[in-house]
Amino acid sequence: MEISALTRSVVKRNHAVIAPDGYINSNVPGWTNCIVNVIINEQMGANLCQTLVTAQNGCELKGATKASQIFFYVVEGSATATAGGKTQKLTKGQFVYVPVETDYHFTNVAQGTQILTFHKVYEHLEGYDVPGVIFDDQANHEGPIYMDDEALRIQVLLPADLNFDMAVNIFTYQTGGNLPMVETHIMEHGLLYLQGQGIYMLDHEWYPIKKGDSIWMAPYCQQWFTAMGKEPAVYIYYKNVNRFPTTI
Ligand code: UGY
Ligand code: MN
Repeated sequence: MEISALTRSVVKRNHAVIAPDGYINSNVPGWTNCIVNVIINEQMGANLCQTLVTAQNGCELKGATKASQIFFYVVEGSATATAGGKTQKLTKGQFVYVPVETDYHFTNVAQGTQILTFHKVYEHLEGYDVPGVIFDDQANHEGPIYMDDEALRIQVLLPADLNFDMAVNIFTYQTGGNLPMVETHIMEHGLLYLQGQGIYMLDHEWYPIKKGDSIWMAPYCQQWFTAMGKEPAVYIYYKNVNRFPTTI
């Protein structure tokens, strides 16, 4: 029996687990004929925004970045994306990085297509150029093993240069794989589960997590994960990187 007063979602001071059962739609100007779920944003205390767009018939996403860059990733389905004068069809696992002050337009978005977005205010670093538009495919990024553990693979989707102040990676855990230690770090994460399930520990609380769930981890939210079940657990995540860590 389903009980509507229960959910796995939680929103705490320095982390949140958002399961799809609690989604309420938002209208985003320029994003039409779609359901937009704003999963993480600054009103939670976060320094990033994460949304999930589900296309209906005739969906278009049209806009221009200003102070924030946007990373668009196709979770499911297909679309045609134009940004920075380039146009490309994007299908599952492909993405476009739209830097600051750039127009973008998604058309031919197949009904049911899901697009994940990560937004971050860009912090320019003196002596380094603002990045350009990048169209790419996760399949072009080999997943080297992580921390000498054959069960763990990380695909790094954006260049590691200092021009970039955000990273987006895909972390794959074979069954039985787990983070080799509890991470305690200044970097913040926004994350969407793409496949499988497992248990996440966030600040010493334990959460069952599965495909479709999202997590926000604030700076210094302690984190550990172990995969469970019979298929690899896979998540895509955002991380702020490459900038001076303090204003003091
Ligand atoms: O890159 C990371 O900090 C990553 N290992 N964290 C995580 O998966 N929770
Ligand atoms: Mn981490």
